[in-house]
Amino acid sequence: MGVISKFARRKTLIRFRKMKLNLFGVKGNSLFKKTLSVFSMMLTPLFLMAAEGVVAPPTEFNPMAWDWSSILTLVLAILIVLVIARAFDIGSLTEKITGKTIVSWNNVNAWAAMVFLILGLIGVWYEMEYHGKYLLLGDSASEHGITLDSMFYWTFGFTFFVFIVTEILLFYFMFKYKYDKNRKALYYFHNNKLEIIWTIVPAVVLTFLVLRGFGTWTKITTNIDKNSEEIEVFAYQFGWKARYSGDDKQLGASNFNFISGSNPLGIAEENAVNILVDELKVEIGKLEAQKAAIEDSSKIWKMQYDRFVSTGTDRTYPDEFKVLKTKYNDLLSGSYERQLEKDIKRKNTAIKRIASYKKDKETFNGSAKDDKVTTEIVIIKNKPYIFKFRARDVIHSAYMPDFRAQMNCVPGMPTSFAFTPIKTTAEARISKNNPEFDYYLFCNKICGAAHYNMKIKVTVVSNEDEYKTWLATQTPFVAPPAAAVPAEAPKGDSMTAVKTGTVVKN
Ligand SMILES: [Cu+2]
Repeated sequence: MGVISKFARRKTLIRFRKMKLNLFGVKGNSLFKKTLSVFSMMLTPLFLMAAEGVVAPPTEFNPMAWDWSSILTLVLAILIVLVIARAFDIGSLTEKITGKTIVSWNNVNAWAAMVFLILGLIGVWYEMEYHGKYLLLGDSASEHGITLDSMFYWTFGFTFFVFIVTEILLFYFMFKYKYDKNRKALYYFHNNKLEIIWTIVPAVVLTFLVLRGFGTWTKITTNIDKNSEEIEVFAYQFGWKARYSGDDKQLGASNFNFISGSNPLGIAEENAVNILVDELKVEIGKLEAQKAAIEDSSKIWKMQYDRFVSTGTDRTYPDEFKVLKTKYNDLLSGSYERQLEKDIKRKNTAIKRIASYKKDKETFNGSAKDDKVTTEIVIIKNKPYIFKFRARDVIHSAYMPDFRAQMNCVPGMPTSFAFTPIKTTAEARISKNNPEFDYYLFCNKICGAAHYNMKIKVTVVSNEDEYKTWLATQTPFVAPPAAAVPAEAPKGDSMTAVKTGTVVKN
């Protein structure tokens, strides 16, 4: 007996000695390496940011300029974490050796669960109290939106209730049924009643939610008032245009082949289409002149090329020289001429295609003449509308949060959304206590660089007169003369940047 206890004490001593030597779990050099690797891991995001130009890269090695207080705080924090980890290790080793319990982890975990539950519930209350208003969109400005909102609240109410109850049970049970060596766990294999309850209850709730959603969606998409006024909403990179039908209450036909600088929506209006054809002819004329002058161009470019080389300007202006060289080489290889021919052919095809469309009396029935293309949307309260969406280039999505409406706008696939506004802009300004407030239609599909700025104002007026006053200020769609086509587009609006005729594709 005495020999064994002596042996055990010896073993204990050796263990403690080992531990002392190995206080940080790493020895000498490797401690340094570990600290360094932790550091470099923490600094990686900084380096990445520096690489992307978010943070200016350090210009020179200057430790004096470093934020030493932050660095030291960081080092201290790492050391404290290491020391705490080692302290726990020592504690558990001591427990193993002495057989005495120093820390009752079961109790710690049980109380930690309660603390977590209480802090979590306080957090939920805090979020609802202070950020809850951002969760909601405010009063709906459309008729169907009221039903949608009620659906949202029902779903939110159910899930919120279930969330709170399950969280409380989860953490409270962790606390209540913590390990107790005097208590044996109950072996509970199966209970039909429980199974039935937790299957039926969610099934009933989900059926209620889904059926209501299905019914509401059907009502929104099929119950469309026959007297609804149609407004075309046209999406392009990066903006929106609206089209009103004018006195004939009929939107004219449109076709992407008719799109030009002066007719961005490609409306089938004879005047505009004739202008496009004229513009195409002028362009063809220019291209043909270029083709005829190939021999002269060749001489001129050769002369310029030689002058560059002889005066040494090719080295002082390498970029300009490169452009000239490419141009000249293209001319020599014949690809310059082939490109001209291709462009001429494409434009001729466009003219032919337009001519064949022009024969269609259905398309050119004159209803486009009084159409008005506008840069904002004005609608009347309590009047049913159908927004007809078209897209020119890529998929966009018309999103009107205040009206609880969203619809994809797909090139070549017209879509629509019917709704009735029930709150004027003026009323919304009062209820939101914000005199600057306006409704907007946003793009909700990431469609390119200026997507974030793609929106159009929607104004809801209270009566027909206000609407008519506004509409009277909008000019009817009559294509302006070709000279009025802007050569350079304003930034962020590529619609007007399209050179006449170039959009017409084969
Ligand atoms: Cu878009």
